[in-house]
Amino acid sequence: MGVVIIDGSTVRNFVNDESHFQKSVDETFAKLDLNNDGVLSRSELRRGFETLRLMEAHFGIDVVTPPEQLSQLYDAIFEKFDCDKSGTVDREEYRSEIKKILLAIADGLGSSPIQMALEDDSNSFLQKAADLEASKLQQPSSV
Ligand SMILES: [Ca+2]
Repeated sequence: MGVVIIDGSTVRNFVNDESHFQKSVDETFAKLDLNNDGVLSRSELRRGFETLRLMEAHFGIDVVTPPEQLSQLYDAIFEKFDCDKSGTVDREEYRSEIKKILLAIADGLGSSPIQMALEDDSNSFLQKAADLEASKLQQPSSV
């Protein structure tokens, strides 16, 4: 468990750092694509959401949510990701939807920093965002 302090700009900078963001998203996509067919199925995406911790951050879901309600929610999320209704989520769909979600989180956070307890998990986008900011802060800024 690590505690990170993030605000809207932390998340926004991460999303706007094109190459870094794409690399991070592609990494998680590859991990979620369990059968390596290049697309995410309904169950692969659900598993992903459970490990990416986006639910807690964005949807405010907690552990007491009844399973059937949770399933409906995951279905709704899948429909959102599957823009072309092909029944699977491809890399482009995944990337653009993650981007929207993270920007929505950024808007929600605004400019007041909050402390978030994240499990030490390289899959977490918010962790990645915090890491990126930390790595930038460590670089001495030249005048
Ligand atoms: Ca797959």
